[in-house]
Amino acid sequence: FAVTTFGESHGPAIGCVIDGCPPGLAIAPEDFAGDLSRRATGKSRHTSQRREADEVEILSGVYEGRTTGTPIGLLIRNTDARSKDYDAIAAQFRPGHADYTYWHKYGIRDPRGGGRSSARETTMRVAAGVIARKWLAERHGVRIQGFVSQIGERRLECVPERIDALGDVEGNPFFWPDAAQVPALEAAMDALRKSGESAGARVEVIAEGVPPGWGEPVYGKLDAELAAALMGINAAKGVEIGAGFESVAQPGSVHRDRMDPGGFASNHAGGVLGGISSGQAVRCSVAFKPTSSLRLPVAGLDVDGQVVDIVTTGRHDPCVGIRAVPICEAMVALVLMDQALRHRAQCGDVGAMSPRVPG
Ligand code: EPS
Repeated sequence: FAVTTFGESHGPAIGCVIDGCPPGLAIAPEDFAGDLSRRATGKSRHTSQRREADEVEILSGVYEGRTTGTPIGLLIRNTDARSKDYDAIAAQFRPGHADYTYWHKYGIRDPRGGGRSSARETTMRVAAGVIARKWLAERHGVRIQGFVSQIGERRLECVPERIDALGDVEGNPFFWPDAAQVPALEAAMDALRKSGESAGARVEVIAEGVPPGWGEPVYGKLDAELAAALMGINAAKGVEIGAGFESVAQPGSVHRDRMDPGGFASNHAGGVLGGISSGQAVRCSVAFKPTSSLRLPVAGLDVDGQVVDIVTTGRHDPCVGIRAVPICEAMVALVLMDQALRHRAQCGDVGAMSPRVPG
């Protein structure tokens, strides 16, 4: 099961190809609207004001509403590109932006904004993720929900461990579980936007219902594949599984998740032991950097190596991490579906787990 995307932020369209989806899964264009809207720009004043229709066309791999087993091609036409926003910086490098490394790699500069490196590309990850989420939910009852637990220096005081304990994550523009903190976040984000600065964010994902046994023991470990997939999202700078970097300071007697017939006593492992799912909730967390396209001037270089003052205009996100929740969920879903299919190919539908420890 593999996904690739194509297209640029200011090109005519973006799209993806999903190869290896089993036949028979019901898929309709309407299935994509919910998650695409959760990720989209222009849904609140706290995100880029670019307004894209984000309507999915299914080009292939689906017949009479069901997947056929052949590659699924999805397309979204860009409807609100405005590349003139980038005329002024077409020959300059934004500090912290991929336009510098793309130039050195390809020797060609797409002058129209981020081009391929734009967060616009993540739209197609979410679209592909819709198919994986649907398959996982229907075949295995897997539920996946993300949330934001930190914006800049503001942290969620108590980080929930179960989806049902998350509160109204979808009821505010920050995917923030604690409604009591939302007014303060609104004020902080308004101040951030007005100042022209940007902030990073931490996004966490919980996947429940993953049975024990998915993942590979050495190469292709479930946690390694999750880390690679999540790290591949634009602006991602770090990934943790379970207790992650906190594990360093935990004594072994705390970190090990005690098992008894009633279940695991804790989940520091994040649902993965030895690269294989344990049956507990799979937990990941991703650090997103503050976006680098700022209207605050900065000294930088142009393509001739001359020092220039760089100011980025256009429609940018003060905190791109708050739009990353559905993207992280999608990447987790794509990895889990791939691992589920690999597990089935090698071991069949019947796992060898006995005794099972409830998650
Ligand atoms: C982005 C810059 C902005 C955002 C864009 C991501 O776009 P533009 O190139 O039009 O200024 O609006 O996000 C999207 C269009 C999207 O759909 O996510 C960037 O630099 O990453």
